[in-house]
Amino acid sequence: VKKKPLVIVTRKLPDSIETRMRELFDAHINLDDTPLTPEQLAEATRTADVLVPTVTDEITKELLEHPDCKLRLIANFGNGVDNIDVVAAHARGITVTNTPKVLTEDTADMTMSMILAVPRRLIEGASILTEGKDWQGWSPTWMLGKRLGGKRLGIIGMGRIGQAVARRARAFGLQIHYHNRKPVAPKIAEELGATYWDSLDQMLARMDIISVNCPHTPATFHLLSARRLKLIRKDAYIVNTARGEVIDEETMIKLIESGDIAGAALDVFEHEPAVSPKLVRLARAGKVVLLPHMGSATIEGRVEMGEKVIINIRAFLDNHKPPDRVLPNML
Ligand code: 8YV
Repeated sequence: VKKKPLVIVTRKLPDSIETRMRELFDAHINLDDTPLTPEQLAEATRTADVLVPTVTDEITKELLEHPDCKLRLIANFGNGVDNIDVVAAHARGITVTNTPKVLTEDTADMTMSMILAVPRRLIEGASILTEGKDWQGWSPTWMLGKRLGGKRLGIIGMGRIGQAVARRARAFGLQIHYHNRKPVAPKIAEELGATYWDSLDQMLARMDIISVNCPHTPATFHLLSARRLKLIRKDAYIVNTARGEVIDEETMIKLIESGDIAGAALDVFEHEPAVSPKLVRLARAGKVVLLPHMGSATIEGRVEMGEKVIINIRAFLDNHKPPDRVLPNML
């Protein structure tokens, strides 16, 4: 009998997905719900035909170019593929797939919540009651935030998630601006009432809120560089539900500390899962809102991500083109 291809899944997934994977494949699933050690991950690349990693696994060039690397497919459980050296995988003939579309709306919901959270002092207000601070009752001049309606939102990266954020933000009365490698189709721009900025620098200088919604690629690493961060208005703030590496975090922190940027709402960090103690201090001071990479974290979304992974693996093993292939030229 022919041996079933070995599928190694690096993290615990929803039960229904694990069950289905075990029915379909020779699936080895890490049930610990902690990332594999570097040694275990290296071992996985040398034994599995198919690897299902997540954002917490670095699939490096070194692993992929190792003579014993046996992988044929990397079916990422996640949309962003910056945890995988896609170029090195491609060069070795290893297919890479991701899980697009199913997390668009959930991530946009979280982004919108974060757009609201800073100007309306949501977390700060909630903590007054939960941390036992003394509340004397309502006052006309207390805990005032800023109105969202009429403000300018600048979206960096107008892909599926950026557009879903724009749709929501428009309903809140925000003016939609965006920077992208190229303008979106006129029909979409019209539907979103979105203004295109070819120059990111010029857009940054004029926005009240900046939302990062682009992938992390070699081209977008520190896209919000020290120089660009200094173009941002003093009363503006940054929202990031994409990847921490897109922002020069150290400089952003300095600019918030000095009052040169009003604040930030961050779901992702440059050195994740490490969160700078300076950011925690700024959060305590009500300048930033920090979340532990929850952008796409819904029960429904995780199941749909798992279903996508299964569809991609099955297509690959049946010698069809997996629907969600990621090619180096897409980065
Ligand atoms: C996931 C994400 O939680 O899909 C992405 O790109 O950032 C998150 O939605 C994570 O990446 C899963 O690997």
